[in-house]
Amino acid sequence: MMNMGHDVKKWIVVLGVTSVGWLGFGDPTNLDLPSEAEDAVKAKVLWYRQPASAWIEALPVGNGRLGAMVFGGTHEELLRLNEDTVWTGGPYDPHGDGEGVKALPEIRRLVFEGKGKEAEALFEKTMMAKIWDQAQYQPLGDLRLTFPGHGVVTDYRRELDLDTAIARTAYRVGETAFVREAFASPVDQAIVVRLTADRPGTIHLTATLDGRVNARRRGDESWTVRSEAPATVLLRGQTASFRGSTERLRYEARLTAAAEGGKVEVVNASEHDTLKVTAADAVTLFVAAATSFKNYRDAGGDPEIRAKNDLSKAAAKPFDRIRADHVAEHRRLFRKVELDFGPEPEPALPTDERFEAFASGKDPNLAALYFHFGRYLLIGCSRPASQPANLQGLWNADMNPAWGSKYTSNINLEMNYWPADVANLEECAEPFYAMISDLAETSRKTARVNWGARGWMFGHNTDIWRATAPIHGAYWGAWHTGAGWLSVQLWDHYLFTRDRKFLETYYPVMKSAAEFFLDTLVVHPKSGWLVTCPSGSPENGPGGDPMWTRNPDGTRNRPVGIAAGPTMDLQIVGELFDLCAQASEILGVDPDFRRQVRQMRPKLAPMQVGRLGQLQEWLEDVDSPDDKHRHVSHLWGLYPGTSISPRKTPKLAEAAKQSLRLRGDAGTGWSMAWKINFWARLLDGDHTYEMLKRQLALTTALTGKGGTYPNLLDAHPPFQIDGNLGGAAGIAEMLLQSHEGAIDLLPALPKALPRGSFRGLRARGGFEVDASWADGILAGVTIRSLTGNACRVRYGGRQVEFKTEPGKVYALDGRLRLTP
Ligand code: FUC
Repeated sequence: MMNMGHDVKKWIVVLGVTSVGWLGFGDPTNLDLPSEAEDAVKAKVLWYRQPASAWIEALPVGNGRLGAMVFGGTHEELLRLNEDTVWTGGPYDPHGDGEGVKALPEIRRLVFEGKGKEAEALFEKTMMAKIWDQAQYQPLGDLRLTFPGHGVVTDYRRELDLDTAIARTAYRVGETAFVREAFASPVDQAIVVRLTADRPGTIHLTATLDGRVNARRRGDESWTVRSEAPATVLLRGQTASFRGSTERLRYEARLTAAAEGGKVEVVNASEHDTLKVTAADAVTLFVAAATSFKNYRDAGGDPEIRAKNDLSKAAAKPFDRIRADHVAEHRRLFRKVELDFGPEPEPALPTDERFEAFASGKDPNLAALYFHFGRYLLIGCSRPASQPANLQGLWNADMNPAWGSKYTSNINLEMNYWPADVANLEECAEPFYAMISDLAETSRKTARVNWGARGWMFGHNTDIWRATAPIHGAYWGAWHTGAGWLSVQLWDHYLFTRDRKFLETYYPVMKSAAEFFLDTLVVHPKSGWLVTCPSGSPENGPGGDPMWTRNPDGTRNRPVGIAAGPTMDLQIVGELFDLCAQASEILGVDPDFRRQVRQMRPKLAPMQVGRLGQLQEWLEDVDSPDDKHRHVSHLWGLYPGTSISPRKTPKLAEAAKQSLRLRGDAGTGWSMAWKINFWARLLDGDHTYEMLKRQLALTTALTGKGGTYPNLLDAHPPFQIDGNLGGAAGIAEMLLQSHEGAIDLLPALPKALPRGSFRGLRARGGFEVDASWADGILAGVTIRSLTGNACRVRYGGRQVEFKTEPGKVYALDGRLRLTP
């Protein structure tokens, strides 16, 4: 644990400091660092008056692959390190003995006869993965810096500038001002820590690298730390084995220091070499890391080659260039979008003290900061060639992370990528699309052995090894329309970009997802509708028994989850069939396949309104009014799907609203983020904002029940990044929608946000949109046409349509009149 070595009372609050720059404080360095505190970026800084006392206060930096949580301590600084391929185990085939397909007719019969428990038992006997779990994501280790004599400091401030992607810690010890900057460079593939002081020869520190061991599970992971000339410390290890595989992943992290003035030396300890820097004017520390992961089939790489190469290249480059290249590359993505909710200066309060003002309506720009932070996180944890954002994005300090910090795909993985198009970060979704291609390969076996079907399918979980056989139990694992959902998100990317090449590349994936359902949908014996079976409505149970109950002897009763034709499935499969028909038409291929999906589409079970006025979650009207479950899967058709809408299907939209009322507004991270999007799609701005307020309520314990931690990360006890990213998408959804053949401006603008502007949000059809509003009314809009499609714009009952040319910009006033 971290020993701050200071008396909290000694922290001196700097009066006159604005929420951003160093005004009234004075830049305590003599460094010629570029000034980043330009007006345009002022709102995009998280800052604090004290070091992080826990992970939920530390600040994330990441380059997609390498990440760190920076604590900003003085006597001791801690960076908890991650590399996104550090997972347990190695490549493996998760499938069991292949008996599933033989049992399928019997499982279906049991489901249709209402014998859920028996059906689940047979499913679990025949269809599950050979191990009912998957590999888990692991921390890389810790970088710990110790600064003798820095126990008592003044003028302390730490911040994360979202516009530079640099975490900065500054304070004085006596008369000397110290500044520390940390960032993860996407250009130079290293975590860089720069230490400066305003007096020469005053920097003294030791730097250590540590691996981690699993105290709880006593895994068989192992690591060593030793040194190599010149001045390099290296951490070398192997993650724990995962029972399903015979291989284990190897990793290596390397640390070196370059000092200006003073001395850097290696201190040899019996088992743990460290770096020692004495009397330097300035120091740059570099950490590079790699693992033996090559791809999901091959963990035979050499971590040493990559780590060594990255480290020597970074360390040979002048610091100013490393920093400038890092900032430029980050800004290339980050600056594509602007958003603010009014020009008022933010309160001169540190970030962790702004929540109260936001709750009372005084600081609406905290919501803008939350939006920018969502974009910052996606840029930091998902870049071309990295792994996709897992449950914690990239940042995990726990050897036993919640849900393995894997990829849960009955909401979480998909939600991570909801902002990618609308918030103009399409590059960041590349790893997600690459993963979908992998899954479309690995899950063919699952489709074959459990369902005897063509194509690919996907349930509720995967890991870095792209395992797809059902895990955890039938209650979770029977749901299997994930490939349909992922295909809808692929198609949606095409709708945003109209990128024909992308469609050509991914059409086979979409088609193969549809083929699976062509082969596996069955006629429901009572209704005659086509349904999925066996399936489930993610992590919820029909029969008004959604909650887990305890027996008198203390054992837990699991509700039955297995079902035929849950509403979510039919919405997903319906949209999958529709998009396949359209895509095959656009590409001019597969007329027979197109005819087939079009014929099957109307035979799918329809959405139904139940006795409570709710949209039914299941085929039968069994939704309980007491069901407060966080998953609201049956509203998938409202968001991210498009089959429910107040304009096109008002009755279903009303029923969806009733379902939301029955569920209530409470929830943990991602559930509230989903509800922000639902209410925005229902065009109810005030309720959308109500949900946003709930999500942006301060939570200070890792076990909190939803809300936001002081470092703005989302509280889903403990932490999941989906809420941050889904929340950012929801904020965009209040301001711009484009899923109904038009650009809808300010469709769910709440009264609480009467003024504001945005720049660079993307709309389907290939447009980039800027808009501003005042007194709750649109002031003007600018639309850049990316592909030359005709453009339809709607606002306040008006609608205009005009032709566009690629690359041209069109300006409209608040009454939607084209202006020259
Ligand atoms: C689903 C959710 C949980 C959690 C987990 C990772 O199982 O029901 O709340 O988010 O994924």
